[in-house]
Amino acid sequence: MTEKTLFEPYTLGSLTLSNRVVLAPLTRNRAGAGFVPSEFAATYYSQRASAGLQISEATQISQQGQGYQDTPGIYSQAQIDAWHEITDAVHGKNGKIFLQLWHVGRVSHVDLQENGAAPVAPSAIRAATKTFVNNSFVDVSEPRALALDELPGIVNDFRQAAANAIAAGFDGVEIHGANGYLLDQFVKDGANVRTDAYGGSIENRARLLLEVTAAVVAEIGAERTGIRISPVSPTNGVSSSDPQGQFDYIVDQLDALGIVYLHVVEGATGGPREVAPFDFDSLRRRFRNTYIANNGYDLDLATSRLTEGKADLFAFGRPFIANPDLVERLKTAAPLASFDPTTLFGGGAVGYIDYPALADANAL
Ligand code: 8OZ
Repeated sequence: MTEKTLFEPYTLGSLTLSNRVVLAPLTRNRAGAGFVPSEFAATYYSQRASAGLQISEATQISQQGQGYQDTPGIYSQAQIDAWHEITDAVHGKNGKIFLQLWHVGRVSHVDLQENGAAPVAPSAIRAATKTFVNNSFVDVSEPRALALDELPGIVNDFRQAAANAIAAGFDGVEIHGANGYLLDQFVKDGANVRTDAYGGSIENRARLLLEVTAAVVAEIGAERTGIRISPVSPTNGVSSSDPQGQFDYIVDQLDALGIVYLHVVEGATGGPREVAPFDFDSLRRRFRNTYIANNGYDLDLATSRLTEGKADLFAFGRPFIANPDLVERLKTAAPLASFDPTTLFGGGAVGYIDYPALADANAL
């Protein structure tokens, strides 16, 4: 088989990406007052604009959707204006960028919620996970189950956030359907014991995720709508009794909506790729548009998967933190720098925009 390369242009909907390397969404907890993206974020994203596509850090669609301190939002005019400076900086370097739309559901804390309210969830089941709030890691709060008549409001918050993202100059949005946050909580029966139209069967548990996707598509178009899922990841305490049947169904429905990409965390997010028997190729076969593969990829694995036709684009997360020019380093087999774990979450410019590109490092 002739080996394919990641370093050629790729057509994603109406966009031409300069290569098949994607910046995965990375939470960095540096937002300022009013949950406006960091003053350093335009520099951070423009430093990484040589990625074929960048996906922004997870960005809450409402205050209720926030679960960690200092993460940015996309529901106020000040947030939209700040994001616009970032998209302008990225486009100025010929990069492309999607915004990741986020509602954390039960992975939150009363101190982050309006008037100290309980976080919301499909069911009143506390997640076995921690969040970062008031500068320390603490257990998430006990959630309350969302009433049936509150769900249209959540769908509407996603729809409005998608419109806001386009107003902020993003090329599209990625719906965060992964990692044990609200939409994944509805999908997975370890977190969802509802007995109404949003719980029980595979179809019912997929309903909110699919309604959100349909609403975003209706608002901004399928060509600008992607989604991220993590079928077998136990992140944030979720579990599913039939992930294959569940996600085969979901991907069939997503394909019918015609969205531009499916972004799949293969395995445990940020952990082992093999955690449970699961046929990711089945998702690939069910989805006609772009398949973005993520989790533990290096250049060799990505190149062989591309050559085998198993994925179109490859999302790299942690390697991008200390290697803003990751594309160039992969292309030239240059060594990769490692990041400082103490500056991952929170802080300012240090450990954020001060990792040099290879050319600059050599000039030091
Ligand atoms: C790490 C820390 C906080 C949030 C995810 C948005 O896992 C996250 C996240 C990751 O998708």
